[in-house]
Amino acid sequence: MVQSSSSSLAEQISPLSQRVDAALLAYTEFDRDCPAELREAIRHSLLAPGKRLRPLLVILAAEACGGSLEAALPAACAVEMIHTYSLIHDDLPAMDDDDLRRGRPTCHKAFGEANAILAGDALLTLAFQVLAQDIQPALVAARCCAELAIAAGATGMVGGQGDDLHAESLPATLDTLEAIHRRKTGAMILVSLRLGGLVAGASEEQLKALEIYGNNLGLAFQITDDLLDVAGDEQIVGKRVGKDLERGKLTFPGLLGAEESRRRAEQLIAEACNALAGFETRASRLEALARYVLERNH
Ligand code: GRG
Repeated sequence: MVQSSSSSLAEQISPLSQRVDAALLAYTEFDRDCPAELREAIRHSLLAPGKRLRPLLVILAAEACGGSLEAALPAACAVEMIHTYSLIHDDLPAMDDDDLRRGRPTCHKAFGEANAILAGDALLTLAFQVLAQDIQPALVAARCCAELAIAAGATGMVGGQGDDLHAESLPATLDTLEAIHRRKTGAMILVSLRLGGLVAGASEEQLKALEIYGNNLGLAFQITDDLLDVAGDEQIVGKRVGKDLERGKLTFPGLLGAEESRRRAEQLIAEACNALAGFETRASRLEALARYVLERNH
């Protein structure tokens, strides 16, 4: 759940996060054909205390476009399922090899590598089942499936992860870094907003405004993630910090310095908020969420 120095945002957001958590729990009831250990591995990671940023973006984008929470919930759950699968696989020994995630042992540490791989696989497929079954009308469901598949796939999140794993063979420039994160982190943030707009019947103009907001927010989110890896508190962040420097990774503070990175993140958030002007007060929680991304400590 999002926590913020602005308690009013936390108070406004907390009921939404709780609705998402309840829906995620319901979606992972499964019948007896799902092995008990697999179900526990899925729930261990999915129901762990993440910030639920992507589901909140779905819900608040729908709100900005005049849509309801109920209509947005399936898409909110689907993006969280894809995000959680990516975290489980990212933590595996073959990738980042991490022990701690969301303040808990990583999935493979708690359930073994094979179960962690399967838990990720199951979440990836469940996301599309949820969209196909629970979004109405079917045409919107199909569009959501296609957009989420593109954002999460080989030219989106998976592609960005692939380049990030081999970044040492790419030029160490800001363009390289932004291109990696536009796909690895940004694509899922952007599609969360688009799905929220689509389920609310947004106009092309509204989708364009959400896209500008999302592109700026996505990059700012990655910069703050890099800054937390440099200066965050492991207990609060809920994962190991200092990894990027240790592994010689290409990062924003590494290329620009911490102060310039922070300045850039502030500028991006200001641009994100400017893009919301046409929504007037219906986007006020979306605006507050952008400011939270700048202030976050985990
Ligand atoms: C393995 C296919 C595959 C992709 C992995 C998301 C990702 C791609 C890797 C995670 C590693 C990482 C630190 C990425 C940078 C930013 C990021 C996505 C952080 C995690 O997201 P948060 O902070 O996490 O929203 P919570 O736990 O709050 O949901």
